[in-house]
Amino acid sequence: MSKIALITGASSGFGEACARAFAAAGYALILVARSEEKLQQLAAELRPSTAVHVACADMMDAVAVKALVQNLPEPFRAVDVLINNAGLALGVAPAYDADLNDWETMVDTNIKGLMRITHHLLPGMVERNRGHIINMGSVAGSWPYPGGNVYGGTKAFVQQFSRNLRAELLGKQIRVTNLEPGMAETQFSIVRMKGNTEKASQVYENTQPLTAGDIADIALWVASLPPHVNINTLEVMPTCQAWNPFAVSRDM
Ligand code: 8X3
Repeated sequence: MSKIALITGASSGFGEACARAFAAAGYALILVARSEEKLQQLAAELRPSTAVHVACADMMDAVAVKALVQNLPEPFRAVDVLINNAGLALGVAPAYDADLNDWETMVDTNIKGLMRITHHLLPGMVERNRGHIINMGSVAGSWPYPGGNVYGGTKAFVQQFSRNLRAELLGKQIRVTNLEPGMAETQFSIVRMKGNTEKASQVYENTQPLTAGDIADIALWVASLPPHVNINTLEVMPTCQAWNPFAVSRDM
């Protein structure tokens, strides 16, 4: 019997790459995203080698998220690995110039969507005493930067939520990992820059960013470790990225 992985945000980027990597490793998949067309295309591509269930839902929609879990077909109900990947950044404006709707969308997706699907799936994992939750955090959850305001705040939630889950699941055979990528080239910056591809591509100019495949390989590695090994937090940056010194204003 194949293990089952449920991947949110599975239609592109890290999610799509995780779908390919976990399918190649023999997992049956539940693919979750808004776009039915993209999910069906990906499912058709992966189905010859593994079982795939497609579940369309907007992670901001509490009713849809609950329904997708309740309506999982019997062979897909016992989820082994939950990859909480759906999330986004919107805008790089400082807090005093930012669009409040962008903040709401990030909170509703990155925090509430992740929180809700975890809430719906966790009792089953506890009952089976088996499971692994891999949360897609970010370096922005640990390290502040201008323009990071609410995006970084949502990822700090994901980091601490992951740790608290670990604390509460102690004694159960359920693992929790917060995977924290740095600069990675996916649709991430195009979404963040609201479709401005020129601004988005400037983010990666003259760099070698992480790829979605890099992150998927790491997620699969984390999940493939022996059951007694839990990676709590894994921060990963491309080699061309690091931290800055503290910023100091000299003209106040
Ligand atoms: C994405 C990484 O550095 O753009 O979460 O915040 S960063």
